[in-house]
Amino acid sequence: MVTLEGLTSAEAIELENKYGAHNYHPLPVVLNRGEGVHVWDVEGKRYYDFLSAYSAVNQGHCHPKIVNALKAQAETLTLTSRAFHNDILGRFEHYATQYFGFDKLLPMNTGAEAVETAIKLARKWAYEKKGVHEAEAKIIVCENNFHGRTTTIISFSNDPDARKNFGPYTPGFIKIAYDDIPALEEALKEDNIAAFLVEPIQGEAGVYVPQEGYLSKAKELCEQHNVLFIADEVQTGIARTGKLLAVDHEEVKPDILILGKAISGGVYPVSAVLADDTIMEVIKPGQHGSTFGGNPLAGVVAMAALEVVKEENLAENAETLGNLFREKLNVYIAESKIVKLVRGKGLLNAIVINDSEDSSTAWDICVAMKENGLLAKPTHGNIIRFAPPLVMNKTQLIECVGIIIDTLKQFEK
Ligand code: IF1
Repeated sequence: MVTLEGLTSAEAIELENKYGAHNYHPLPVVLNRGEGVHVWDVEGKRYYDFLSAYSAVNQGHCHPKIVNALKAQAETLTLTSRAFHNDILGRFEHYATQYFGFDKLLPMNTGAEAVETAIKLARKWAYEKKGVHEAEAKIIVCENNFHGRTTTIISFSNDPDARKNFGPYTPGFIKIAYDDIPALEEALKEDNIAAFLVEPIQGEAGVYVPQEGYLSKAKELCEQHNVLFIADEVQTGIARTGKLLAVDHEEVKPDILILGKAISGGVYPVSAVLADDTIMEVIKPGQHGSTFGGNPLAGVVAMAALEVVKEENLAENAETLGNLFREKLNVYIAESKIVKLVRGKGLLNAIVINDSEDSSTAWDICVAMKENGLLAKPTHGNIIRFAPPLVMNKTQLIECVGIIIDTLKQFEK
């Protein structure tokens, strides 16, 4: 029987190695507490969290308003399934559809489930509303996408680690270059196109921010071809990039919006697909769902998490601190030999290390930053993502930039 008594980092890691699947390669740190922008390891060392669980903890770790909402509901009613109604789901759906400006919401749990839901919705809409021949629908996606890890989603990934030896793959997807309007125009000439699925900023690929106007032009082209524009805002949404949604920077309203991660402030798995009636009405009873989708805990936690975003002006804060972050790093980069550039929007940023993709430099820098009290992790090879909780204040950000630059200087040749 494993008691909850304290483990050393080594003991905790050993247990994971021995009894857990090795499907991750975590930084060698064992956390046992989180509060706001900080996390602590089992030895009591405090860190700034510059990953925010891949943008799921935008509201800061263990935000009291969200945790209290969870606690109260957990003592009242946790799960009814959708076989019966409950008194939270309708309130959550009403709140969130008003919040994001759509007619309807379909609640799920993980981001990948929401992406799968959006794919099914787009296909069904194509057959029943657009008149595409049954089983002929195609969805345009971008090279270097990351939309989750289910078999259908990795079927349209070009990341060998994500897809090798997981076949046979789901057909019906056309891959085009990201941030490439002519490539989209070309693909839209094909028959049977149901939708264009895109990340407003490609997070995992290395925080690739498309050129200004890409999203609005893409939406316009989709409208011209009666193709649904699906925005995957699982990582870029919920104020991360300096606006409530990344598509808001170009005032684009997607036909289908996919949310996850910080919609619940990292307290409980919640994801959602939002669309207007003409699209959402193609789903009829018994055609889609999940045991936990839309449960009362999820509803109260998500409403509290979304309230925090507005009450604490997290989007404005992300915009201001993101500009300061890039400004200060660019001063250092001008003199640096190991950092090529910094890029991002709001508090979703990344630096590109001037070394080969397969070098260990980015990893070594992250281990050194850990020693210096800041946690971040490379995305691919030589790119390090920086995404702190959006509740960070200016003083903390400046201190963190100092830690990052002091650590980088250790690697200047
Ligand atoms: C892991 C990456 C980030 C996402 C977008 C859907 C999903 C994600 C844009 C699926 C999830 C997570 C998955 C997690 C690490 C993290 C990640 F490194 F995998 F690629 F953020 F960039 N759309 N991203 O970013 O949501 O099912 O995970 O709730 O798998 O290691 P999920």
